[in-house]
Amino acid sequence: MSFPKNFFWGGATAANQYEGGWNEGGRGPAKTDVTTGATKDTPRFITYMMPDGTTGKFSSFGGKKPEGARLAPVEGFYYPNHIGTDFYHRYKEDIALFAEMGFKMFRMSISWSRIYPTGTEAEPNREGLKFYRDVFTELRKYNIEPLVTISHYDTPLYIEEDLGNWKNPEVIGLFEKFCHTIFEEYKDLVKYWLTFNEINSALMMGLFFQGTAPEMLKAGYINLHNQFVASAKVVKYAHEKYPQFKMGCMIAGLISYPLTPDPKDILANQERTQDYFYYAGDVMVRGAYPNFAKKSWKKYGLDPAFFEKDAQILKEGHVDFFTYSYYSTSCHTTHTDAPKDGGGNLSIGYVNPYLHYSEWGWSMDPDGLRYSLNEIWDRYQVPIMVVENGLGAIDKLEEDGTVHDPYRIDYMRGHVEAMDKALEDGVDLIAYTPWGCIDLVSASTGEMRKRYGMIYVDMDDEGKGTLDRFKKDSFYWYKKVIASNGEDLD
Ligand code: BGP
Repeated sequence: MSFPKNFFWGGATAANQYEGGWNEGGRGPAKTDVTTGATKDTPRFITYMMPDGTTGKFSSFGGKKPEGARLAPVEGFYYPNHIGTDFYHRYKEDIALFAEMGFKMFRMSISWSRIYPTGTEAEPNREGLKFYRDVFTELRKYNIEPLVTISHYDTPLYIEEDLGNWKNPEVIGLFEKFCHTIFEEYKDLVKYWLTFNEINSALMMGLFFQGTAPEMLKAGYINLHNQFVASAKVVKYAHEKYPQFKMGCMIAGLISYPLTPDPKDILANQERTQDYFYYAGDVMVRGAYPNFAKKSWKKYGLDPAFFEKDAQILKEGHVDFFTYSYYSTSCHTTHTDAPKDGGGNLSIGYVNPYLHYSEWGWSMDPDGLRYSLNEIWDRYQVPIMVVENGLGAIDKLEEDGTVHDPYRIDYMRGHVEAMDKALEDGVDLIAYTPWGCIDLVSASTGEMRKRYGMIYVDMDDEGKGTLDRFKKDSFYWYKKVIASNGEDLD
C-alpha cells in the first residue's frame, strides 16, 4: 500500500446540513432555513410571506419569488436543515465517535450567520465564536486536524435577499471581514482552510437545466468572479498574516468522459471539462483565467474588462492545495438521443453503459477517481485532497441497533483502492475525507433517507426520530482501514 504515514484519513460535513440549532445562540437565518425537504423526483422549495400574510413557495432550482415577498419559514412545511442532525448539541459525542474510528482530519464548515447574523454587523456574535472554539478544542483533544470550509452553501439570508448576494461586489468586503474574524479567533486551532465549497456550482445551473435562461448563466459568471476575488483576497491576507495557514480551493468534481469515440464527442467533453471544472481550478490554483475563459465570456456577452481588472489580486491570492468532491462520473455526447443519467431533474450527463448506478442515479466509478487525480496532479502540481466521496443509500436500522451496509463498504473500498493506485502513479494525494461520515441532510433533495454516514442517525424525512447515533458496519470497516493506513480493506 502506498498511503504515506501522515495521510489524513477522516470525514466531511457542512454546517447547514449537519449543525442544526438554526435559531439558537444568536445565529441569523440562511437560505437553507427557508428551503423545504423534497425527494429525488421533486425539487426543494423556498418559501415566502407576502406583506398581507399570505404565503407561497417557488422551486429552489431557478424559481423566483414574487415582488414584495420576504423569504421565511411558513407553517405547514418542514425544513430539515433547522435541525440537521444536531451537531450543535452533540458535537462532543460525535467527535468521540470520529476519534474512535481513528480520524486524523475532520472537515466542517463555519456558519457565517452564526458569526455575523446578517453578515453586516460591526461586531461578531461572541456566542457563535465560542461554539466553534469549543468544537476545535474538542477535535484537538483527540489530535484531529480540522479542515474548515469557510463558506459551504449558507450565506446569511440578508446578504442573499437584500444585498443581491455575490453579484453585489460589496459582499466581497463582508466576506473578508468574516474571514479576518475567524482567522484571528482560531489561528492557534485551525491550519487548513477552504474558502468556498464547490465554487464552480455557481455555473452548474447550465449543466442541470438545458433551458436555463442566458441571463442566469451570465449572472453565474459574475457571481463566480466576485467569489474568486473574495477568495484571492483572503488567501493573500492569510499568507501575509498567518504564514502557518494552508489555504485551499474546493471544486465540485464534474468529471466526465466522451460517450463515443466520435471526435465531436471528444471535443464536446473537453469543452465541458474546461467550462465546469478547469475554469475555476485554473483561476484558484494558477492565479489567472485560462485562455478558454474568453470564449465563455463572449458567448454570454460579458465584458472581458470586468474579469481582467482583478488580474493582479487573482495572481496574488492563489491557493496552496487543491481539493474536490468526487462521487461519480458522467458522459458527454453530441448524440442527444442517448439516455440521461441522474434522478428526477438532476441529470448531469448521459448514462455510461459500463457503470452501475446508485438509487439516486449517480454512477459508481472508482477508476474515475484515479483518472481525475492524475489529471489534476498533472495540471496543477500542488497537494490534493479528496474532501467528499461516498454513496448515498437507504439504510435499515435493525432492532438490535446494527446497520448492515455492505454496499457502502464496497463503494468505499473501490475508491480507497483507486487512491492507492493514484499514489503509485505519483499523485501527491494527502487526505481523504468521505462525505457525511455521519448521516446528515442531503443538499440536493433535503432528504434524510439518502444517507452517506458510517454513523447512523435516527431521524426521518418528517423530522421524527430520537437523533440517537448507531455505528454501521462501515464504521468498523473504516476504523480498520485507518488503523492499517489503507492496507486492510477486507
Ligand atoms: C456536494 C455538497 C455537499 C453534499 C454532497 C452530496 O455537492 O458539497 O454539501 O451534500 O454533494 O450531495 P447530496 O446531499 O445532494 O446527496
